[in-house]
Amino acid sequence: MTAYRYLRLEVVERVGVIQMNRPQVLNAINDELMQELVSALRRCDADPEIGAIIIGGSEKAFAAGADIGAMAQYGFVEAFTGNIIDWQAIREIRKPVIAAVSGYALGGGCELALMCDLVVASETAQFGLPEVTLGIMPGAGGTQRLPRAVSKAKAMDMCLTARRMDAREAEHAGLVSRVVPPEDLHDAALEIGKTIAGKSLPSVMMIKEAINQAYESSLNDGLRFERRLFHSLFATEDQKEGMRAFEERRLPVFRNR
Ligand code: DAK
Repeated sequence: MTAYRYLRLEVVERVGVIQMNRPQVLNAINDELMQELVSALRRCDADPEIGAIIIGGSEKAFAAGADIGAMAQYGFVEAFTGNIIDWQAIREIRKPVIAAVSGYALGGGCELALMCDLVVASETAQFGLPEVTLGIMPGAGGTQRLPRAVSKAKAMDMCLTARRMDAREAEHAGLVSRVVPPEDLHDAALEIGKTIAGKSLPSVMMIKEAINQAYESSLNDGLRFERRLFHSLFATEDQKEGMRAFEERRLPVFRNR
């Protein structure tokens, strides 16, 4: 595996586990960390031995935001021509990405979690979009994804007042899918990753694409899109195997074909 400066990547039983590692600044995301993250995600996406991906941070911080020190120097042109391409590249990852959040997920860190397909949080997790306190606003999807995840009222509250949400509130509001004790976070995320990676990859990838479509189209278009993907899965060997296994009362053996 290639060595990265600001993260670690290992593969555990068909799960690509990425751990952001810039501890002296609570995993603040500078251009290099984002480039490494995108590179690691693309690598996992392209690897047929990987079926799901986890992004995590440290116990204290998933990520405390984009690197304020770097941004402080920006004028309009640097901000406009900056690293937006890298952040957007995360949307193109086709395998499921699980955010394992412990501690701070603020600003760009919260937005990164919102870009993931599923968020597992430790009881210590804190989500927030405090950009307003810096005289800016969320710029990596926060004003668009947060209201879709937690309602307009809560999104307004968080973005306008910089109030943070703890893990339980985030779970009730719909931002987080599961909350676990801090010591269980790694294993819980891995268990979810292994469960997903044990399913048929074409069906998993189509489910991700179809659910994302729900955000981007009318109900009518989304339903038609879902139906077409559904039909196409009947061309896979895994569909035959999955249904045969059910009839034969055994576990399916998927070959991702
Ligand atoms: N950037 C740089 N350094 C940071 C940082 C950050 N976001 N967050 C923390 N650090 C550094 C601190 O400066 C400190 O460094 P030293 O002083 O030790 O050198 C070290 O991490 C430890 O932090 P603290 O001493 O402050 O630790 P505390 O436990 O007291 O407080 C905290 C933790 C997370 C509450 C606090 O550090 C904090 O408020 N941090 C800033 C949080 C924040 O405002 N985040 C939002 C940043 S704006 C876009 C892409 C992304 C974005 C926008 C556009 N495009 C692609 C267009 C995102 C923007 C943002 O995220």
